[in-house]
This record gives sequence, C-alpha cells and structure tokens, in this order.
Amino acid sequence: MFYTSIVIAVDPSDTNPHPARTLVMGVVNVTPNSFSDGGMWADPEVAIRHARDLVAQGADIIDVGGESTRPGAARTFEDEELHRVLPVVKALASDGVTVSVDTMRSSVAEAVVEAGARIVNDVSGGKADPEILNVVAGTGVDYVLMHWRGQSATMQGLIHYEDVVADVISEISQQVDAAQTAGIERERIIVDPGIGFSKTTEQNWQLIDAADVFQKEFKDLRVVWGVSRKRFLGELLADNGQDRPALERDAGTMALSTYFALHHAWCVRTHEVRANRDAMETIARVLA
Ligand code: PMM
Repeated sequence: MFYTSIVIAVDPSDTNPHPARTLVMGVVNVTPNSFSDGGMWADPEVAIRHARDLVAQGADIIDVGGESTRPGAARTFEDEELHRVLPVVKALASDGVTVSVDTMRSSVAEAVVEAGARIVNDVSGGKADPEILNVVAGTGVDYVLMHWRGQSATMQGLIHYEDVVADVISEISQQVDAAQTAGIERERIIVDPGIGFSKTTEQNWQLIDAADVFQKEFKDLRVVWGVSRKRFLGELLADNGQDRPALERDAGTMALSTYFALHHAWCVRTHEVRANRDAMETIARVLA
C-alpha cells in the first residue's frame, strides 16, 4: 500500500543536526539470525520489496545490514555479507532512496558506496576495522559512529563503567577524534550511544534518561538512537514473567522515538516505520 500523507519532508543529506522533523531510518536486515527480524528478509528480493514498503510508509533512510550484531552472534564472512547487501543497495539506490549500510568492514563499505550507499553505519565506530575511516574519508559519504567496545561474542562482558553516561560520551569523543584525524569532516559524522551494545538493561536506561546530556554534548553533530525492539524493552514489557517477543515491542519503541524527538534527535532507527513516522510528524508539529 502507498501512503501519501508526507507532511514535513526533510533531506537526509542535510547536515543540520536539528532538522524540522526527526528522521526515520527503516531497518532491513538481510540476515538469517538478527534478533529483531531474523530470517524475515534474508532473501535479497524479499528484502528489496520490504525496503520499498518501508519507504512508502515514510522511511527517510533505509539501513541495510548483512551481518547480525546480536549478542553472542558469530561473525558473517565478508563474501557472504557482500552477497546479501549489494543487490539490495543497488536496487534501492537506483530508486533514489537514501541507503545506509550497517557494516564494520572497510571492504564492504567501499563496495556499497560504489553501489550507491550514502551512509556507512559502523556499529564499531571505526574500532573493528580502522581502515573503514580512510574509506569513508575518501568517498565523502556520511558516517554513523556508534559507541562500541567489542564484537558480539564478547560484548556483554565489557560492561564495566565508572559512570556509563560520562564514559560513553568520552569514548565516542575519542572515536570522533580518530575519524576526523582520518579525514572525515566533523559534519559528516553522526553519533549513536549504542544502546544494547556492551550495556546492561540498567545502563541502557541510564543512557536513555540522559538523552538531554548526550544531545547537548554533541549538539553540533547529528545524533541517531537505535532502541527498536531491543531486549530491555522486552524485559520492561514482560507478560507474566515472559519477555515480550521482539515483534511485539513496537509500541514501546515508538514511545522512545517520541521521547528522542522531543530531545531534538536527528534520527531514530526502527524496524516499524509507519507509526514511528506518524509520531515524528506529530512531535514536529508540537515543537514548531
Ligand atoms: N542496533 C543494531 C544494529 N545496528 N546501528 C546503529 N547505528 N545503532 C544501533 O543501535 C544498532 C545498529 C541491532 O540490531 P538490529 O538491526 O536487529 O536492530
């Protein structure tokens, strides 16, 4: 179905950290094992159809991933990652969609930018494969730099912080410095606190509580938040002691999107687009 109620258009390539409306990044995981939608869009043709649906529902950006980052996940081979994402990137880029690719690999980043991706979403913020910073610098695309401490296999052991908010801000700032040293212009960098990555449930909530601190600290940069369907929401919304299943966490996700929009986030990353886009339009009207 196509929807036509696009009220406030924003340009995802505009580097203004505070556009008239918080953008919506729709997630398409071309993977068999993501926690949130694992296996649903593993076939590239199905993934392309799903991405086009999300665009019709109002996604400003489509984030295509070929490697699951769920806690404990094994790494995907590079060839396999490329094989999953390239057809999707090519099809969407030729539709004129702003495509982001969720990858930690410099080789994948290079190939997807060549295929038309405009954003490299590196959950490792340049730590997994530092060469990615040079690739991004050389191509001039935008770069999502997330707070990250280690690969999926080990990350849930890397949760010791003096003060989670101050430490995440300081570690991101160091990663931003490294990105700028590699030649990525500051306005091309989009920061992300990395909710769910090397954080306990309580630490996730502390970071979310401190959205105003985070947004102020990086006020000259674009900030994206990724909370969609994550486990801490499943725990919060548990029914009779059972975590709420991932596909039933969208209302909680949308509530947090609304909260981030009220804190002037640049973008929210979400699996469900229609209701999140509606929420972003509504808050934009309130803040106008
Ligand atoms: N979370 C996941 C994957 N990629 N990228 C960014 N920038 N921020 C996030 O919080 C984030 C991400 C977790 O997996 P999912 O694709 O199933 O949501």
